Amino acid sequence: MLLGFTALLSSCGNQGDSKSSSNGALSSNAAEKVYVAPGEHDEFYAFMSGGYSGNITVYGLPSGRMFKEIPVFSQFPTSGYGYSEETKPMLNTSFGFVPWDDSHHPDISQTNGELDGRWIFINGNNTPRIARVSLSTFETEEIIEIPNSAGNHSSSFITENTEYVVAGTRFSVPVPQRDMPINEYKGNFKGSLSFISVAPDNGRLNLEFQLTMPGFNYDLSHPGRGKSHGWFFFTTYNTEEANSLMEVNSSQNDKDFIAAINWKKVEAYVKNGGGTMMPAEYAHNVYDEHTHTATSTMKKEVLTVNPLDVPGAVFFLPTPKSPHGCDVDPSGQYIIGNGKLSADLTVHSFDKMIAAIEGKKFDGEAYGIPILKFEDVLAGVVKSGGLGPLHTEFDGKGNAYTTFFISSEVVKWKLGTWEVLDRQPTFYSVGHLMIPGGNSAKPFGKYVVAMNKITKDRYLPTGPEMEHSAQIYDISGDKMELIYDFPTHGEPHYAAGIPAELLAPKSKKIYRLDENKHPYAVLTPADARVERDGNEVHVYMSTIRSHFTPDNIEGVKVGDKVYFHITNHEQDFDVPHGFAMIGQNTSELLVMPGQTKTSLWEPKKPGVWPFYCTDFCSALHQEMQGYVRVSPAGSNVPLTYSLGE
Ligand code: RUQ
Ligand code: CUA
Repeated sequence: MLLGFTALLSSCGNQGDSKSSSNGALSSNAAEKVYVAPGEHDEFYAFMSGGYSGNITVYGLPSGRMFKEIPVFSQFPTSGYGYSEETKPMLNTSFGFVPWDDSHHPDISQTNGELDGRWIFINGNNTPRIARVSLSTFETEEIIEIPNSAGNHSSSFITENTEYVVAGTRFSVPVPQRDMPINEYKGNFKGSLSFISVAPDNGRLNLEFQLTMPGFNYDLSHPGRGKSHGWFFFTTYNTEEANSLMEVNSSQNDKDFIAAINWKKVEAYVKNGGGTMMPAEYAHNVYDEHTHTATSTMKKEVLTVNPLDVPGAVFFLPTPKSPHGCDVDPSGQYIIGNGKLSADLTVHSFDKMIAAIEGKKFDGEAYGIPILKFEDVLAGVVKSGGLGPLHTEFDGKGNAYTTFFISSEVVKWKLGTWEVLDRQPTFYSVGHLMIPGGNSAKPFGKYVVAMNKITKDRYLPTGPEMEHSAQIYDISGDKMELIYDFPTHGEPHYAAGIPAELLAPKSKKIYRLDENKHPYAVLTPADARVERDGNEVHVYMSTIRSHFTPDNIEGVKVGDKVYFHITNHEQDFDVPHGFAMIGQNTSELLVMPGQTKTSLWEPKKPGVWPFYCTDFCSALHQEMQGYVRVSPAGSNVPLTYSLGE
């Protein structure tokens, strides 16, 4: 009976069988490998994209413990991100306030091809955006919208010195957008590949140029590195340029392409005045750590480049068959394209590609872009025997690991000989996988984390909706060993891992009060006050264990807009205070030591209304509360405020 039940729960192809055998193989030794004793720290951070949560979650490896959710594209009531007056501008776009997105591919900044731990970037898929998150504050510092783009999926990958973060369009669209019949897509829609520069000192983003490519779907991308530094590779599908019943119509061609872009050439062309400035509207939002405030600027134009105007910069490498992942090995020699509908993996050789380009060995062209001959650029084929290959990561020891969605497995194979060395089942339907640094010149090949799309029986059921599931394999030996699985929040697509020792020492503990430049900050409780400006009431409030200054306010009227500007005067690590007001149409705020945040309240009814601290900050946290007296509109109760009177 028990067997039957298990089979029922995991009735997903052959997954049921592999599951029982593998679970039986787990030894106490596996437990030791993931056990991080109380009070001890993990060896790696893992930053997982949240998918439809729009955010990033931070986990420890190997323990699988979740440390934090970093709000990026989604309002986050837990901290007040996107609800506080200071952070609302972060979610501004050319479509107005967009409080959500679908985040897929985090990538950590690099220097000389190695992780440097300054920032992590992530894409917003739905309303195309790229975000930069500080890895000292773990806060989103900047979001730039990408015009002329849609389904911003082949993003956000960075070049080996973080010169650019790259964003490619998954859906081609009319450029510029206009009213036209959908069935005139073919030949008329365009695919924009955007190159956004990253300022080396402060990380500021600037959309430098957009390559206006043929109207294919640009699915994933990776930078060249080492010898191929200066190039960027994008998988394409729908080279058929179909616009309906895509599952059939975009799977007609035996081969689609990997687009190879010599971005250094395009950069030089642009620096010499090349390209066409075109009108475009896109938001650029920047958070300032000293004013604790974001500003949003609407940009008005973008530099576009027609690939045909930069000879020698763009080529197509034929790749079977609707490829998804596009991965480059640590040496920069091999470019791997995983055809979703193919059983084999295609590996292209960078050297062969260069030789073919120099020998002008073309096999026709697409919209004027030269197509190289498949055989001329092919380094090898991995005959894996798996089904539905998606993504590949590298361990830095000459091995590659590829996920197979349909056959639910990770396959380890050897670069250069293309032989399959090992395969392990995943539970179930794996998408991306991640080795810390596995997308850099220097991977830390100790663990691989598989991120699965389906959970089913891995955990106690939680109704129809289950969190997704990730699995950790020890890859330090010849064979992969499954050592742990853990639930992940949202839908992690890609993830980025980094040794803890590269980040932990730089992690910020407090914001210094004496560096607080917020225009509404109160730097001492003596400056706390309440001011009226027409129907706006500004409360300059301070907090310290365990009171607000002031905590009694009178003279507020129905119809007022009350701004509580709350400065946390603590200068101690991990002592936030919260703020919440009854009936407020926004979330609570969590204010970190030394920080100022603003909460808007529009009182609707006369009465005496309490507010309180939402974070259990001290033994007298429950005493951390106050009252606002609200009088009817037009009343003449004078504005007063006090503490301890
Ligand atoms: S995806 S499971 Cu990166 Cu959005 Cu491949
Ligand atoms: Cu401050 Cu609770």
